[in-house]
Amino acid sequence: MARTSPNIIVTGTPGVGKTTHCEALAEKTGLRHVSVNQVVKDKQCHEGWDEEYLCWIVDEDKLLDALEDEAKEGGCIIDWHACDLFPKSWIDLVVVLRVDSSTLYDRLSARKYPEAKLQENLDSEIMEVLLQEARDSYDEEIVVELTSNTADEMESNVERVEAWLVQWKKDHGG
Ligand code: DAT
Repeated sequence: MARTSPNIIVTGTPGVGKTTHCEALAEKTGLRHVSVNQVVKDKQCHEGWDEEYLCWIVDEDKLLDALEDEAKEGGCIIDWHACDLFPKSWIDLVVVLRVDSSTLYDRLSARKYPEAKLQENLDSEIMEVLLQEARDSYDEEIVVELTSNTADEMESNVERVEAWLVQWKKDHGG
C-alpha cells in the first residue's frame, strides 16, 4: 500500500545538527522524529557498546526489523549518521546536513568527544562521506545537501522541507 505521508532521512556527520533539525521539523510538520540511536538502545538492535568510539555496535538486520512497520506506515523523519542501510523503497527525501570544519570542531569538542573520534568525524565531514553515501544509495533527485552552520540556516532548511512536504502531499493526492 502506498504511503499517505513520506519518509525523510536527515543524515550527516555527528554534530551537524540532525537532532535539532528533526525536532524542529517534527514540531512544524507533525511527522514523527525517529531517533535511530534511541531505537537501537530501546529495542536492543546492537551487539554491545564500542568502548573506543563510545557508540553502539549496530545490528542492522535487527534495526531494519524494528523500523519496518513505522516506515511502511510513513511519516517518519529518520535521524541517523548513516543512510545506506535503509531500503530505497522506504525513502522519499534524503537531507544531508553539512557544516564548516571549525564549527564542527567546536560542537564536537563541546561534547567532549575523544580525540580519535573527533578527528575521524572531522575527516568524514571534509571528505563528504555522508553526501557520497547518500548519492550512492538513492536517486539523485531525492538527495538534498543543506548547510547547518547557523540558526538562520536551520530555519530556512526547515522551511524548505516544509515546502517540499506540501508539494509531496499534493503530488500524492493529499
Ligand atoms: P547531531 O544530531 O547531528 O549530532 P545536534 O542536533 O545534536 O547534531 O547538534 C549539535 C550541536 O550543534 C547542538 O548543540 C546544537 C548545535 N547546532 C546544530 N545545528 C545548528 C545550527 N544550524 N546552528 C547553530 N547551532 C546548531
